Amino acid sequence: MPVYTIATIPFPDQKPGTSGLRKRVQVFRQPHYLENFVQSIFDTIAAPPDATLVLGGDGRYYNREAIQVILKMASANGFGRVLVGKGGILSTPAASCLIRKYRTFGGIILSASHNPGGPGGDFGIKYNTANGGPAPERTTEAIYAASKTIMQYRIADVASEIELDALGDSKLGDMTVSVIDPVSDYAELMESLFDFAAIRALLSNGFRIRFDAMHAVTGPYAREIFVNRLGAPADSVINAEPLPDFGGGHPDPNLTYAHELVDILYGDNAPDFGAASDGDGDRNMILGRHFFVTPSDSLAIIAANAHLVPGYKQGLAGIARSMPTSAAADRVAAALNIPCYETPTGWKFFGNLMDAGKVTLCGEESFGTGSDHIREKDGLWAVLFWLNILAARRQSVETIVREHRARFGRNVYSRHDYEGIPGDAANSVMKLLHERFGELQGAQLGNYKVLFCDDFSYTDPVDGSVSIGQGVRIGFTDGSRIVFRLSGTGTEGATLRIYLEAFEPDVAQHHLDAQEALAGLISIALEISELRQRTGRDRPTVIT
Ligand code: G16
Repeated sequence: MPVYTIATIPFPDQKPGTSGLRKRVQVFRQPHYLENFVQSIFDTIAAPPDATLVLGGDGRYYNREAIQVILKMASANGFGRVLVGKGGILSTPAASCLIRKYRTFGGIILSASHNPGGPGGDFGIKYNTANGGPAPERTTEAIYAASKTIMQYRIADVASEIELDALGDSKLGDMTVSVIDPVSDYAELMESLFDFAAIRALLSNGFRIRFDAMHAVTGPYAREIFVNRLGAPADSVINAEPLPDFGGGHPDPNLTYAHELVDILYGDNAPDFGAASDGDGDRNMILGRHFFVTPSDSLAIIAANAHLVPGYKQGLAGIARSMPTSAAADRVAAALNIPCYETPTGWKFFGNLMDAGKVTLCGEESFGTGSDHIREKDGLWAVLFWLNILAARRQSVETIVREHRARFGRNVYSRHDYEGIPGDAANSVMKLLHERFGELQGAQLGNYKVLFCDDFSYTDPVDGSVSIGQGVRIGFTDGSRIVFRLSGTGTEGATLRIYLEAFEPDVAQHHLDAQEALAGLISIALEISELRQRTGRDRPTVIT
């Protein structure tokens, strides 16, 4: 029988960030910490009796322990069934797929995404609603409010562990625990969207790919899809074994942290195509031979070539991108005569637009791309989209990107991250920028003249909700742009991101390295923010 346990004190720090609650593992392991937050979720969502929940995570350290606790709490809170991935594994896109396919009340995803794992690493928890997407801000705010006043939680008084490694149903009190294959429903969805026969033909013709699962959740998914279903050689998938500490790596698919893959694609005898995904499988990085595709360009190219892909050949309703993402996709939307929406950073802002049928494709500069097939960004989906385009066009990745730029112009783009800086220093930079809005307005800075500066706010066109303070934008008269924003996903100090963008219509200039082409904007950004003086940093931690 379920019992009530009186919790100690509520935890005041359980404010969800851009994507759920993310903290160090040792924070989550404090007595009652996880329970406090899970009960706050259950109290807020008020599921009807016997509701079904999806549960799984990216396999990082503490995943299994947390799943045992959440199952016992779900039983004591009156859920009728929980669908849990075998071994406690579910990628974020697979969880979204299951919530939608089986029409569950919602789902709980355990992940700190691309943040490192292990006993000294990070853990995270996120609630997704019945549409399969991250809970909207009003729900996450309500969960946070509940977490501050909660005095008790419900947990089944069961000492034994629930078996997670064998498929099938078992009982936990009155609740059924269904351990399901984490891969098959997702792989089936992918097969329904993409031309697997064409991709199989491409791969059997000697086109070589390398996918780096970074010892995170996508290994089993990638093996099933690329090797078993598409016939790629087994060594096409590297670091495919999910490990609780991701092999000591940082499972963030960018040029810095996915260096093993980058070295392969930039080395001798490089394969034709490379890609990587992150801890929980929702991010993607796309590489050609000796060539990197920026996420902003990737979204635009996917949109421009969507007619080549079976699941999208009927056309796109619209495109959405986060504010700091480059305007490359806007140019494609204009050419296709469809709307393009600009939202704050965070996949949750795309949900309403997709539910309302206003957009088909969404993307973010932070290596996230996806569509209305689910309500999360989807790393392997993006990789398959590219493979489908490559199979249809039979050109190299580089040629496809260059032809795209020749047609639409190039949105030269880069992001500079300053990670783990003291919170006070980061806040003082943002405050200074706000104070300077007046003096910057209309100012001539080097070759650039300021057209506007503001702090981005967004009114959701579907439900009218307003989100303010979403990043400082300095727009210039030639369409160039600098954006400053504090990350919402870090767990140590603050991370300040500077996003730089310039539009280059001239094909003769398209060969230029992005850092070179953006040098003028980079020095303006450093000067007006006093970033170096205030943080003591003389260079970014990561440049993408
Ligand atoms: C999360 C969100 C993304 C968002 C990113 C921003 O990614 O799901 O939609 O773009 O955070 O991160 P930051 O606030 O650090 O710039 P993920 O992959 O961590 O869930």
